[in-house]
Amino acid sequence: MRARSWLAIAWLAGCGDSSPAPAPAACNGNGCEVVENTPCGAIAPVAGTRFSSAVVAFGFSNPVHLAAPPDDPRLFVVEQRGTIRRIEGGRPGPTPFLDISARVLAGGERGLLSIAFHPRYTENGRFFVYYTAASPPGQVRISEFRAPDPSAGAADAGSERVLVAIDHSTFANHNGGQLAFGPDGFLYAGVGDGGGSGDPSSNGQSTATLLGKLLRLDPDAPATPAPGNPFGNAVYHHGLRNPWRFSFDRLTGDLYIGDVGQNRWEEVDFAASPGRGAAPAAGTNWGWNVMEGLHCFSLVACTPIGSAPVAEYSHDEGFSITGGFVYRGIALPDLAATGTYFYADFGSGFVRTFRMAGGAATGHQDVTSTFAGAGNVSSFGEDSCGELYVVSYSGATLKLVPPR
Ligand SMILES: [Ca+2]
Repeated sequence: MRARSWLAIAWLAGCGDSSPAPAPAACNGNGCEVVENTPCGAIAPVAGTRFSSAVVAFGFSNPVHLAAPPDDPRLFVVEQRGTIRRIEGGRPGPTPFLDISARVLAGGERGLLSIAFHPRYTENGRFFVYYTAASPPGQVRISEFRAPDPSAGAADAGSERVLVAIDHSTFANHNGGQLAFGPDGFLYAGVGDGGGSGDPSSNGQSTATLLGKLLRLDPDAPATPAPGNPFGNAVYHHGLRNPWRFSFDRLTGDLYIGDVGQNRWEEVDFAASPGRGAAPAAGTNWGWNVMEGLHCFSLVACTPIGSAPVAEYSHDEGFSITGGFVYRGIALPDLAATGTYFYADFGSGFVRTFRMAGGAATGHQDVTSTFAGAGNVSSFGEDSCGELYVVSYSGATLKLVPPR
């Protein structure tokens, strides 16, 4: 049984601490033109649904996430070992926005894994990070930090307020890692099943543990179950294995979860929002560890449970899904109108799309060649205009742009 330690594979492949930052020519087969991010009002829309990519930055150290505050043209990249840096002139900003590397246990699938800015960050300077702690070792931590001046270049590393801490000391893998605000204004977190192989403690199906879950938190009252949570705790959805990346469609509020598979199947889970500003229904069971994708996880027959994914692919095609976003940007309004969802496989390096129609995924396309050179896609990201980015674990960040 092969280990599914995807980041560890990248480290073995030479993308670890000692690797030099890739040269521009190495980071994108389309060339390495550095394109700065642009204020939303300065973006000129281009007709048509065709698209290309451009490199917007290179030289980050094991980047695993990208995000931007609302109404703020800046881009922030999360580096796995514990720093968050702005993109400045196509390079990592020399002064970290946040450096908590002394508090982070990094390597393999562990580290500082994502950032989510408060919806009113420009007023209150509040933001949230997801990381695995050095002490106690491996603990999954969701913490708030503050930037005293939200428009300034650095946050206060001493302002940490821990919202949630989850023991994760048994195995190093399956930490989850995504934070995102939902359409209902609550903070969501994707937590892995605790690791090992096959979810040995069946955490995914237990609604009493926070492992193997999509959590939903009120950041102003994290110790109290958010109103509408179905199990009297932070759990919102269960039956997940390692939801490394999930997102909400910024137009519709629909939820897309890329759940990393075990032996045979990678999957995308989809839950529709019932209406603008409303979260997808509570209490969904995504099946793990009884189901893997559309199939029984065990090789013997099972009674299928839970909600099925809308898309899956086998380990003949890849082995570690990186969930992405529905493109809803300004630069390509015709593409945005189609509701096209982008995702990738970290291992094999493909990038693919589909769109939801009538509750089913349709129009599947392989767009890997558009993002040539992205290699191991550790994450996607959105800026404040809804433009889409691809984060390569080797240090580059690409942007989806109109064809050139
Ligand atoms: Ca599932």
